[in-house]
Amino acid sequence: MFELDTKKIQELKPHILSAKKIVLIGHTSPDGDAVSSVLALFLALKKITNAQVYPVLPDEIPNYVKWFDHINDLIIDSRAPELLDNADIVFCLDFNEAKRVNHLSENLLSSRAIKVLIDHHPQPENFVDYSFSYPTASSTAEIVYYFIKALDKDLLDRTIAIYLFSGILTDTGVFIHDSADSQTLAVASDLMSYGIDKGDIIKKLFNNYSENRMRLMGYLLFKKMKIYYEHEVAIITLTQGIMKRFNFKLGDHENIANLPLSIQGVEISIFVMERQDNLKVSFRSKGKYNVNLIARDYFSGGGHKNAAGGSFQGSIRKLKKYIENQVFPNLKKYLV
Ligand SMILES: [Mn+2]
Repeated sequence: MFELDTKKIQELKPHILSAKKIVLIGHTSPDGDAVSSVLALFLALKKITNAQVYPVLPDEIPNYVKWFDHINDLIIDSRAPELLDNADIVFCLDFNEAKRVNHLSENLLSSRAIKVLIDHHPQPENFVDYSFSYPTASSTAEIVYYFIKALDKDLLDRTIAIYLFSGILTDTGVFIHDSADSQTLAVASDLMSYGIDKGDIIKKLFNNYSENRMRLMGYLLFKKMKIYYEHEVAIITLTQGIMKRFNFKLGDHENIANLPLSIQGVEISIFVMERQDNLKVSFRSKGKYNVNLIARDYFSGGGHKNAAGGSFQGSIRKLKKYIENQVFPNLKKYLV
């Protein structure tokens, strides 16, 4: 549960109303929450200001949100640095440190704009003027919902509701994760009152796999999942070779990290993906262990208590040795 600081919003509101250029930016490799939050706030701000409002993302959006009506309004190209440089206000959505916008981080930090953070990742870096950081919120979309309502109670409409609902669904695994509390469900309930079609949204977000993606999942579960029952850990590894074989597309790995958590006796799922220059390591927890801290301590990453990520330099074999020799002996330290 969290309560939005509405006094701070009233302080910020005159700046929003008088701004000429407003940039909204989400994190690199944007997920459903980042895309939804950027687009929802984009539509809301356009209703109350005459400012130019620019929804920006550092790189390509995943397939499962490509059905959003305003997806072509997103700016994902070389215009972004200049927009950041010249903005009066920049909203930072769904990330907690400047480096999460990748190649745009220097422009973000050096911009003369008033910077506003709206986010739910723990331990935010202090690089903004106004911070709406609520780590207990299920999603940034849930905070944006309150933010929009506080700006003006009549701003929310059906399209904004569809985006916010999508952000909440994707960040909570359709309300499964612990972060989806009674407040989240109350927000979802209010969003439904705007006439959105819940079944249609779920179908478009989740039941849209390509055949290749489905077969890739089956292959990884059958051939590439190692379970260490003595440590309650499962590790799935995805190499470039396998990606090629299954004609891997951006976003195809989404949700695979969660799958081993359905196994009795598995408390932590580790999903490893081979990239050009390193290994991407994703963590999921059922709640018994804090994987945010494991990602921070061993993989120079972070995230949430039950979902986090980081990276590793070296081969998959080296990574497994590292986990077995360094992480497993210390696992008890991360019991919640
Ligand atoms: Mn999020």
